Amino acid sequence: MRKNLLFVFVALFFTGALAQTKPSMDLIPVPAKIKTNSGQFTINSNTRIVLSSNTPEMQNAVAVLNGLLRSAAGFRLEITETPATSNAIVCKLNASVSNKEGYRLSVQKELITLEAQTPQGIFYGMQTLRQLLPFQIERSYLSNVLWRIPCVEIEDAPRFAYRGLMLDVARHFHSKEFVMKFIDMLAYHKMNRFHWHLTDDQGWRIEIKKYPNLTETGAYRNRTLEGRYTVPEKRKWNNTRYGGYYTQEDIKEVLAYAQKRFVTVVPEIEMPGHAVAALTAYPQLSCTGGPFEVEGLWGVFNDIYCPKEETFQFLENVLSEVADLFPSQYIHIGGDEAPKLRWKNCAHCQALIKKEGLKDEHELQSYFIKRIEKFVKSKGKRIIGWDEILEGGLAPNATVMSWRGESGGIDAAKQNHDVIMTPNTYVYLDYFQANPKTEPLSIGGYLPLWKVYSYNPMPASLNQDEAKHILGIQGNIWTEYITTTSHVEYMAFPRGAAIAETGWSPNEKKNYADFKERMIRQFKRYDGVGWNYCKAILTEEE
Ligand code: TNX
Repeated sequence: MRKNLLFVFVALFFTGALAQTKPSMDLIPVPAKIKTNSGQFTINSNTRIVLSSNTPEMQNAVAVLNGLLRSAAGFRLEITETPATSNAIVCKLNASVSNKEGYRLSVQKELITLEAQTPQGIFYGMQTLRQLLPFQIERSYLSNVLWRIPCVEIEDAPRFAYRGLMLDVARHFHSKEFVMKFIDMLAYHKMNRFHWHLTDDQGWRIEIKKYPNLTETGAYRNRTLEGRYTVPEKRKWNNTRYGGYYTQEDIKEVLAYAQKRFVTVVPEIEMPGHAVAALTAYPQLSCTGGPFEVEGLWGVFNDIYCPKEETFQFLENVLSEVADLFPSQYIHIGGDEAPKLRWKNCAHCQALIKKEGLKDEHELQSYFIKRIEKFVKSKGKRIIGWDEILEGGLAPNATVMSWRGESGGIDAAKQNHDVIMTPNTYVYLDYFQANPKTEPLSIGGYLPLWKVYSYNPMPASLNQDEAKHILGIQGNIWTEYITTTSHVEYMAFPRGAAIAETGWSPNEKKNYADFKERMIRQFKRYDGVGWNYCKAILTEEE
């Protein structure tokens, strides 16, 4: 008996030790083509990174993995332009790799070769290497790990050019440090867009030099709804003053951080609705003149920007600063949930409708967005708007984010407009992901991991030309009920990983059972990074 126990103990010890250095195959998103071979490459302190051209962008492409090696393995790899035939990771730019973000990775026992058309492709190849390394790569200093990478041949490229997540920092503010951590997680999953929802009724979060009141007044609210949104008599309030904002210096820091990880930051400045925080700071931009209070309640509010010359001047000045700050080709201008009540009762609005020969307030909203679109275009940028911007006629170069299901996106694509699919029927990450009885309070809905994963952003009803307008997919994290960063993480992952795979991997490669297995293995990596996540799939019934 004792002998048997000893045997079990020894066996456990060895399998445990082996498991610790076992090369990994947890890849998320799953690559387009992968062939595994026998053997492995081992990274040691003498391994070099050879760059075909030693530019800052190429250095960025390899920096993340090299930084992880330093903290996990205790050494950083030497970067050189001197060619090598062994013990090196050779990164080459090669125009024959067809997709701008694609890469070819060949791991052989003696040498790793990584080729891509652009440094961004090299970066994604490095993220693949990161996930091929033992999970301990995400942890700090572990001297007993063998840094092995299994021999593989991978050819990989994204299915969609736009792969992102949105974070609402207006309802609950999250620090720039957290935003950087969030960007890390996007990049880890080969996502390339961070949509930053910076303004809403409950707070204005971006410093605008010309209008200091936007943040002095608009970034703070005096009370916040506590618990669930209920009938007025039953509401409970937390009366602590709440708020915060990013200075333009903070934003520059975030942008530099994102750029190094090949993530484009798309800023959103909401108009004409979701504007109570701005109207509290500058009530003259409303139809009634106010006064207003930065909202502490969630929902849709009647006070929106009034389409006066003064308002357009204000918005153009705001957008000028935003355009100067953000390198993104896109500025998101919101456009959603703007009730028309104030415009209906406003003499100026009614006169403007007449003067411009518009049919109604919906066409007035379209007039509003078209004017803004023209201005944004004059700054060399393009607008994105939520699907309400379809109502009353689309602005000429607008890209549409389809959020109320997919129909807005389908309409827009049929009108030859670009579309990003973010339907609340599949990718609203503020919705419940498991049994509401045991989950933290949420806005509602029910989108478990399998459901998010099941989404195909390419609607079957589009013809080939229309299909080209589907640029990609984005998950949205609205934060009415998400007050802490660890809760953001919990809502974002693993569902964000399902969105990443949907955005990157070929549709025919998607398989939920396989994804789920890889996902469960990925959890060790999330633990290593220090990332909170929902574990519901561990107990999910098949
Ligand atoms: C709708 S999605 C909104 C947001 C809310 C969200 C909650 C969209 C364009 N508007 O203002 O936060 O629902 O799920």
